[in-house]
Amino acid sequence: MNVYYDEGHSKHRPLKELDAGLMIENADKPERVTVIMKRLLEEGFNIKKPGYYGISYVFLVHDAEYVKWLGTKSKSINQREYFPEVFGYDRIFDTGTPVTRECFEAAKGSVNVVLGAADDLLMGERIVYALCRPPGHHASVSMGGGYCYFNNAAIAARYLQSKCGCNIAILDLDFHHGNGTQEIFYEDETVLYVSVHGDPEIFYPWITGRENEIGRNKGIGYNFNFPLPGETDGDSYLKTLTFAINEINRFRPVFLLVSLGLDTHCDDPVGHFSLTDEVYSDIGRLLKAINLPTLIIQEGGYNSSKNPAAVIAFLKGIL
Ligand code: SP5
Ligand code: ZN
Repeated sequence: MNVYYDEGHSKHRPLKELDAGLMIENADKPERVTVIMKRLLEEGFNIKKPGYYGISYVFLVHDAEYVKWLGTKSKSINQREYFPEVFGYDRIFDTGTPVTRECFEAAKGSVNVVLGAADDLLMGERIVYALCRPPGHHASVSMGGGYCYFNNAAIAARYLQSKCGCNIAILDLDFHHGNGTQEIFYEDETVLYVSVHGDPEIFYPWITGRENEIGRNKGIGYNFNFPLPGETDGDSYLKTLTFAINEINRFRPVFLLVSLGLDTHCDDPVGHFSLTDEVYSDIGRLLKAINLPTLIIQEGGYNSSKNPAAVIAFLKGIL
């Protein structure tokens, strides 16, 4: 299995986030993925730097005004990172995702990573891991948020479709609902979105992720949400995951994209599930049984000391 990675993300270091009225340390630290890369290197995996794909692929998903706003804002930062002030003008929907001087370049780098990995799938690889940072699944057509600026998974799906015209399933296993990915494909019957996540009645992003969100127009029946309560353990998580996987099998996609968040881990400081490393191996085994060319895309996961073991456990299951 090849791993795609671009070290450029580490220059993007958001310092703060505004959480329930308090300025706290931002959880999206570069270390959370650099430690994964180092561990994979030690384990003998092939770490590849993607080629340069250019900004045009970002427009497969995002609108020109948003991309322009983010680029301009990012390059205008001198000292302190920028938080949204006027919603609508500012194209970030929460107070946890500052614009940094480096975020635009890092977000483009993260898109390069997922496209490099997608090209591996097109070349016939069965499993590829895109070690993306910043993450992507909260970014919608015209807004960033949730530490996400460009939606890596959505861009990969559109890129693959531009080459094969085929149906694609996105399975989102981050602790948080992927509001951006859901929105992008909500009226689309060619991309199935299935998500297992913390109940949005209680947890971020609150605005989406309910069971009754089933798609719109042609997209009705191609969006599935499986919200779960806080402290969900391996047994009930895996049971729900089998229901999610049933929907993927019923859809018969050509490619499977997995938005993999490690913030479902019991030791994650942001998520609220209770999954152990062993459960990550079980998840990997269940995904392997789907038996499709699979693109694993890194999303959240905020415990830098625990992330590598969770990834290794997951890979033990899926490989
Ligand atoms: C990619 C990803 O995992 N993004 C997650 C973004 C989560 N943002 C922090 C949410 C914290 C919510 N704070 C709750 C305050 C208690 N009222
Ligand atoms: Zn998350």
